[in-house]
Amino acid sequence: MSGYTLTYFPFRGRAEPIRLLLADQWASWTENEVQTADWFSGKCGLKKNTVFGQLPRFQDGDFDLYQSNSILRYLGNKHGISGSNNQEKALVDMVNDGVEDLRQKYGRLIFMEFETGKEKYITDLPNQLSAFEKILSQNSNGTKFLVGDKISYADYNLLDILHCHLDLDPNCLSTFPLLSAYVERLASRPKLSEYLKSEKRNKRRITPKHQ
Ligand code: GSN
Repeated sequence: MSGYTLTYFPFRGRAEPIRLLLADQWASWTENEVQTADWFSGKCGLKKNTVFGQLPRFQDGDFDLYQSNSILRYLGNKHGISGSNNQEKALVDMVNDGVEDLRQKYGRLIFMEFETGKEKYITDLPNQLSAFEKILSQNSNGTKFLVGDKISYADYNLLDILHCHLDLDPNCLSTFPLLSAYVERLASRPKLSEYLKSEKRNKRRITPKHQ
């Protein structure tokens, strides 16, 4: 077997940063879409055959990988976008861990406390996003990427979680000029722009909780 295969549910979720990376890096991949009902009924036996009982799953030929951040890091290393030296690599990992922390908070809101917690979450959001504005400001005055001169796997992860938050609160970046420009800049990269406008992306909801 050769080529990339991404197995996930019919929404963007934790597969989307991987898709952004693959699209922007001109990689082609096959989508293996698992219906949630089939997954939970055990019909396809997929859940019990995964390493942690969860998706996404990523296959590179016969190589099989789970955990979305490990998949991002693997692709980052393979495509030369995980930092240009040991210090940059460590910073890319650090920022990606920061995105993961925010993604977990976002997931808790969406899946567990949306009705009761949305207002408080949005009020507190500047405190969460300011760290990323500061990180950008410390690299080429925010005109490039999170780390160094090249895009990294952490940029795709940040772009995706910012898209999720813009859906939650379209004004959430209004006090962050660098993050606002960053989202525009990344989203206008030719391959990313093509993917972001594509039907296959737009037919997928952000999470199963979204309409
Ligand atoms: O990043 C990762 O891949 C893991 N640390 C988390 C994966 C995960 O949470 N997968 C969910 C779908 S994404 N979130 O909502 C999953 O596979 N849920 C189905 C299940 O049976 O747990």
